[in-house]
Amino acid sequence: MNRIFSGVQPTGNLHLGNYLGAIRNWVRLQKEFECIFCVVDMHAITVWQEPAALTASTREVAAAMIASGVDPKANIIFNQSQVSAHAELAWVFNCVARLGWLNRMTQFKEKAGKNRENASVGLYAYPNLMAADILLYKATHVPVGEDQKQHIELARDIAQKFNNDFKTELFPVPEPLILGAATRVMSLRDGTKKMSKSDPSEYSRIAMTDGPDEIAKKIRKAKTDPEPLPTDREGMTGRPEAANLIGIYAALSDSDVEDVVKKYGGEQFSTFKQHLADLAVSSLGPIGEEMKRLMADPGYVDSVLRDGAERARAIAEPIMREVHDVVGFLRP
Ligand code: AQP
Repeated sequence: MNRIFSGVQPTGNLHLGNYLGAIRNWVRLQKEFECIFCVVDMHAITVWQEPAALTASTREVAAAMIASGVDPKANIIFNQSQVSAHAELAWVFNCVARLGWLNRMTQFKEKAGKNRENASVGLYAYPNLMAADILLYKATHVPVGEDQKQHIELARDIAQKFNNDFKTELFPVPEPLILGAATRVMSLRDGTKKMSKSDPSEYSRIAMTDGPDEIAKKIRKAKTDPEPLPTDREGMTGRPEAANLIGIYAALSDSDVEDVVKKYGGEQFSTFKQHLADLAVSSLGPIGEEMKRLMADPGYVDSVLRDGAERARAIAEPIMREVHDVVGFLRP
C-alpha cells in the first residue's frame, strides 16, 4: 500500500515556496494516496521559538493546508508533538544513524553557520527525527521541495540500515516526490538564494497571507536584470532572477517553462511582472483569505489537529510495537 507523509515547520512566514514546493502538491496527491500531513512543531524548536508564536504558527500551518484544499476528513492533519512515538522512534534512529552521515547534511551546516558549537543538538539530529516521522507510518512516498532531498536520502539509509541490522523488512525505503515547475522557489531579492521563512527581508518572499497589494508590490520590486525575457530555456542560463520568475509563472499557471518563454520571450519585465502579479493574486488571494478566516476560529483548527493526532496514533502504535519487538525492548 502506498502512503504519503509530509510536513511543514510552524516557524512563521509561510511563503510561496512552501506552497508550490509542498502544500499545493499535497492537494493533488490526496486523490491518489492515503496521506498524513504534519505540522512539525518538534522540528521547529531545533532553533529558538517564542512559545506563543509557536502555537499561533502551528495553527497557521494547519489553516494553510486546509485553505489550500487538503481535506482534513479524507486525510490526516495533525501536529507532531501530539504523537509522542515520533520522539520515541527518533531515539532508536539516533542509535542507527552514523555521525558521519549527519556530518554531511548541508542544511545543518547552513543553519548552524559559523557558530556550530552553539547550535542545538536537536538541529544536528533533525534528520533522524525526520526519518522517524516518515517511517513511523511506514510511508512509501514523501512529497517535498528540492531542498529536502538530502534528508530523504538519509531516511532511506536509516530504513535500510535498521532492516539490515535487525534482519527484518519492517520499514519500506521511502521515495521522494519532487513535483512541479517550482521545486526550488528562489528569493525575490536574490535569485541564487532559496525563498525562505527566515530571510530578514519581507520583500524576499510572498507570504501565503499577503493581500493583493502586497503581492503586486513585491513582484514589482523583485530583482531582475536589464535584458528582456529570454526566448528559450537556454536563454535563462546565468539569469537566476529571470529563471525564478518564469518558473513561478509556469507553476502558478500549471504550464511548462517552455510555454512561458514562448509566450513572453522578448517582452520587458515590467509587462511580465504585471501579468505574474495578476496570476499570483488570483491563485493565492482566496487561499490567504480563507487562512485568515480559519485562524480566527482556533477552536475549529485545534479540533482538526486533535482528531488527526488520534488517527495518526492509531496507525503509529502497532508499528511502534513492532519496533519494540524487533529491537528487543520488553513491553507490557
Ligand atoms: N523555496 C522553496 N521552494 C520550494 N519548496 C520549498 N520548501 C521550503 N522552501 C521552499 C518546501 O516546503 C516544505 C516545508 O518546509 P519547512 O517548513 O519544513 O522548512 P524549510 O525548508 O526550512 O523552510 P524555509 O522556508 O526555508 O525555512 P527556513 O528559513 O527556516 O529555512 C518542504 O517540503 C520544503 O522542501
